[in-house]
Amino acid sequence: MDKVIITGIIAGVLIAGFIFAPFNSGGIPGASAQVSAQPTGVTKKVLLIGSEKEVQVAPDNALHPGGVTYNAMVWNGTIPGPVFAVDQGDTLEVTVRNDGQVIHSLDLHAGIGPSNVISGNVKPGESKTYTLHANTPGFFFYHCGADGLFGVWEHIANGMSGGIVVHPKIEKPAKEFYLAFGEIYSNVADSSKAGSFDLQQFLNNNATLILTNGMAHKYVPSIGEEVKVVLNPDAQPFKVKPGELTRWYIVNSGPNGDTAFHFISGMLDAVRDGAIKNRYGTTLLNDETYGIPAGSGSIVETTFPEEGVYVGVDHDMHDVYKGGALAVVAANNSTLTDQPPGTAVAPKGSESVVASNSTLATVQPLMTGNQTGTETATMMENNAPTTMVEQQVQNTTG
Ligand SMILES: [Cu+2]
Repeated sequence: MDKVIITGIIAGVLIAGFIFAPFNSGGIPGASAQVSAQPTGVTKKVLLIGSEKEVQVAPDNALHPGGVTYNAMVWNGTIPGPVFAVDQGDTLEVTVRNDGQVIHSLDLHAGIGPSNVISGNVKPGESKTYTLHANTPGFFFYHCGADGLFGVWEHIANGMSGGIVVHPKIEKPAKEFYLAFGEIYSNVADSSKAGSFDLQQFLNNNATLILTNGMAHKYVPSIGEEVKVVLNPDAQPFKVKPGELTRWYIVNSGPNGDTAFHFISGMLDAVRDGAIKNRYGTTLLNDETYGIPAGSGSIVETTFPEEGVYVGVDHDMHDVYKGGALAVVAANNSTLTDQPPGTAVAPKGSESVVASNSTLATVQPLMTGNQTGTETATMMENNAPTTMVEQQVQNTTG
């Protein structure tokens, strides 16, 4: 290359660096704390067990009489796999055990470099342990990588994914929730028998269902006022206190489509999604809808100012029809620990990688610190909707 051109390029880079320096993270007080990777000296442990399992993916409702079941692939027994959380700088010892019939493997997006990220193939009956240095704060996707990526599309579509939180050095206290969107491509869309992965539907981007934490319409009791359609009589809405800061760890497992995340009657105040703009590591958004691509986790912060029902949706409307929505009830009697089962996140500074009030069955095989036994699942007051507002959610989900 011509010397003059090279000199010009170097000069251009230097000038650009000079001009943009104040806008880079390093130029903003506190922001560097978000990216510095000082080890905490703390090692935590997580056990992820891969297997194949028939699960219910749609409730018995007017859209799916009798419900829909599916021959899934799962981490720790459920779609999605459990959310686990560490603090920035922690070391995470990850054990992948294969209790299934086919090869599984783990890909943790929270790391950099194959030794941090990829377990490698774990054959049926075997297990592998590797170490993640959780230096980058954020919320990240994890998923099965199948047999050296061959079939990775099917293992993700079958449910083998979840999210890992790396709490940053500086973080405002908030009520936190785990929310996973994902698609099911099934060769059976009714209750006649359990469906299986349909490659043609997958290649045509024609998802059978959109799941929120493993089930279509999981958190939506009904829709419509004049014509009321009951979608899930067992739905447990998310509960928040009016005005409190809430933080939503939202992962879009895909494997194909985006999630256009929106709260009806709400505004998304801030996101943490790679870009680092202020001392809390968040970017002010003050916007209506935020796009989360397939294979990605995002952190959304918002407050719900008044009592009432708010509805989170994937605003792609065919995704709402297929199940991608959730009711949020703002009520003054909400507590910090009344998240629906499996949606609580271990807060910053926790010894455990899972929340103490998590009620997912998947909590049991997770090991933390020196614990090797099972944790006792603690039932919180999730199951008893009692307020006027909770009654209101029965009618107001549109
Ligand atoms: Cu797998």
